[in-house]
Amino acid sequence: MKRILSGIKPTGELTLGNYIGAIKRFVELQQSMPEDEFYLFIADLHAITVPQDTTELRRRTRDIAAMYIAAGLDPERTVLFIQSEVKEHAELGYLLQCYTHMGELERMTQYKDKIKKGESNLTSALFTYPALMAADILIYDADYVPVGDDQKQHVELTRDIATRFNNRYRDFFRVPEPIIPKVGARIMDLQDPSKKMSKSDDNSKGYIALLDDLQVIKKKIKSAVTDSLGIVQYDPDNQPGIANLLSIYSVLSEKSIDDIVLDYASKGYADFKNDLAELVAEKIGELQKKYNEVIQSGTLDSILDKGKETASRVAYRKVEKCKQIIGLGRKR
Ligand code: ATP
Ligand code: LTN
Repeated sequence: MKRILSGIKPTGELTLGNYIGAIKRFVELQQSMPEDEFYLFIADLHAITVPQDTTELRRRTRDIAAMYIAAGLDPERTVLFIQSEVKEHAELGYLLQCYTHMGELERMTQYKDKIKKGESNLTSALFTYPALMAADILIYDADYVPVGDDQKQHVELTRDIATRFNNRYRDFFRVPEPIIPKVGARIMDLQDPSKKMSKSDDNSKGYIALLDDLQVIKKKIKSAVTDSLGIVQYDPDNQPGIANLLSIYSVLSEKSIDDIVLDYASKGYADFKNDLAELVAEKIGELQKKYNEVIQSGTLDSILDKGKETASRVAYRKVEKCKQIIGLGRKR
């Protein structure tokens, strides 16, 4: 039996990028692996590496859990929990910092990008965050970690940290593998297709939030930046906007990009965008309906309580053993 684990930060409104790159993917994996175990958590400790509004943080934490269930996650087969409710994450996060090199953290793109943007008052937790992410994964002996393209580097660092620890002491941490989707691993900003669609973006036209009004969603798709070539084809270098829309179309319609390109061979961008706008609104509309049902059902808290209990049990054992191996405390 394999264990599949992923996490998502409650930092902003969930976007179509999160849905395609992470949520939908996770649900599909669960459906295609009926024998395996799934762990999913809301990474609120990661969220506070940058300032968060207290009320919003709490609301989003619940929203994300509800959205996963709305997207088809089976709560019976998932240990669904909130990261900060399982104390061992922070504990192992600290321990693993002691096996992570400064140079490794300095090479992380997410951190480098923030430095490049010249942001001031960055927190030290933002810098050490990949060690906490390694703890999130290693604490449960996860085999696979489905994530979007931007997180691949962090999973690779996790592998290095685990291997370093195992070589120093003994074979203790399972070395995980990332699972990156072939299409949709990186949905781009609708207004600037050179950067990824991000929920913490200032320009809301660039992203589609899963709880956006459906008319607003259609408008955002129709006003997505494209190019002047006028041919619907997949050429990310020269037509990044269209390539991005094709990826979205492909994932949501479950058709191949080649088939979609054929369908639009003699049509222009307007037809393509109109159809895509309808498709996105239809899919997100279904999701919103289910999301409201989950919120109204009042079952979320009991699911999260159960998740917390199971995760805590597993995590406690792993971290106690880890401390013993290192030589911390009095127990052998
Ligand atoms: P931010 O945009 O604030 O940096 P984020 O959305 O990247 O945050 P998370 O919410 O933790 O960060 O991401 C959850 C998952 O969604 C990750 O697996 C991430 O790779 C994936 N993801 C995020 N944005 C995209 C995107 N534009 N395309 C595909 N996958 C994405
Ligand atoms: N760092 C990730 C969220 C995250 C995660 C994890 C994903 C935190 N811990 C463990 C997979 C496994 C992000 O920013 N998207």
